[in-house]
Amino acid sequence: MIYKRSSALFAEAQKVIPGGVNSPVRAFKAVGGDPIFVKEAKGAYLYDEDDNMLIDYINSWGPMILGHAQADVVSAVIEKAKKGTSFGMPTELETEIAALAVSMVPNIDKIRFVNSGTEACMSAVRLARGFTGKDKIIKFAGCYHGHSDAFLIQAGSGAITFGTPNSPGVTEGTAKDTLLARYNDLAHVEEIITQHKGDIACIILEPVAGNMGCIPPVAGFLEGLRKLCDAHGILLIFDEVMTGFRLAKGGAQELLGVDADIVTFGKVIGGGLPVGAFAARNEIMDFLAPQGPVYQAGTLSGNPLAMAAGYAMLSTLNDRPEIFSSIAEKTEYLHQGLEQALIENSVTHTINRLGSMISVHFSETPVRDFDTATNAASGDAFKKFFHNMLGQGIYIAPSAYETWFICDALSREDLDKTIEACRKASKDIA
Ligand code: KE4
Repeated sequence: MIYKRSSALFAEAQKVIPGGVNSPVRAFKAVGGDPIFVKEAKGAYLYDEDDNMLIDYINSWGPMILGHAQADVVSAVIEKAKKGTSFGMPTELETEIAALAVSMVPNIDKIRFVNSGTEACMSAVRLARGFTGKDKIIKFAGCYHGHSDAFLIQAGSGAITFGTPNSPGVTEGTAKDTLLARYNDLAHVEEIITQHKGDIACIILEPVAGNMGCIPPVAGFLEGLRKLCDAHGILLIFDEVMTGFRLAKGGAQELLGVDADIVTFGKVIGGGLPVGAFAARNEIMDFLAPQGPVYQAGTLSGNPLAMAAGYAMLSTLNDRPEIFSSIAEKTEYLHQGLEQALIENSVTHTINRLGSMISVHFSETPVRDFDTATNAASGDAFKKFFHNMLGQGIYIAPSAYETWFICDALSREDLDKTIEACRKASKDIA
């Protein structure tokens, strides 16, 4: 495949945008080469600036669960735009999408909309600190909750990719209040709680990690966190920016049967427009301004176009819950095919999967936390795999620290083409 125009556009972009991109992981730094510039997308397919058609397994990093340019979402945004694009005043649609989200997700009475997953997680932690009166938080190495200072302490996603787990610009003062635990290691969490007894406001985690590749929780991990939080007066925050409205109507809480105290959302909830949200039971959410003392605000929060896209997306998922099992089945089919192709070519690998989240790791040991994910990502195998798949028209995340996202627009033929491409790519790695 030829990427001449993308490369030319990238050269231009780098003159006026830092690194030529508006989010680092798009820059292909982890895999080398120039990023692909997309012109348009429809269903499961991307059409790039060199007129290549690519099967998309990134789906805008999760939002495009129904596929790109889904008719209901597009028409909702077009119709809404004709009536104005932003008011900075309450609108009925915000109440409608809030009520719909509350009806779909267990354990929440109220939800506050913001403009990104970062804002949602940042606000959720501030709310937890305000509600409990405590300062410290526990996060997990390799989990990514957006780029606010408190989280850039061995974050996942792009932060890991660049090997800068503690970003410059994050002060010692901030870092001291973020305690780092190993994912899937309950004993380590208990040890940290004992060391900081009475000082911890919340534990925040991705209930299914998607920023170290896909890493499901081991049996008992989430349940154990729930028990520790109950025993020590700590709030449990599920960062469901990826898993929310993807793993099930009620996200990971529903699928895995563990209750969080605060849940954050992004990606799918906005239908591809900039939306984040955080939600909890009344006694916690009523601590938020203007009702309570914890301040949080946003000019474009609840923006009518974003709410229209999100409402169309959530309504579709609410009306057609079979979509969740459909994308999970597609992901299982893909898993089996990829596994067979890699085994046929004696490629050392492990594949992690849960629901419609899946990732391929070139590692002989199971990938269950930051360290094992990092070991698996070392070496050139992933880079070779990525570029070989791209050359065959399969667009997976340009980093070993990301999960693939399966959308409902993928056909069996698309999946078979992906499996065949993997069979060819694995010859290159073996
Ligand atoms: P945003 O601020 O990017 O909307 O959301 C931050 C965030 C929070 N929590 C989780 C679990 C997330 O995965 C994310 C963002 N995900 C990355 C992809 N791994 C976004 C891609 C990017 O940074 O460009």
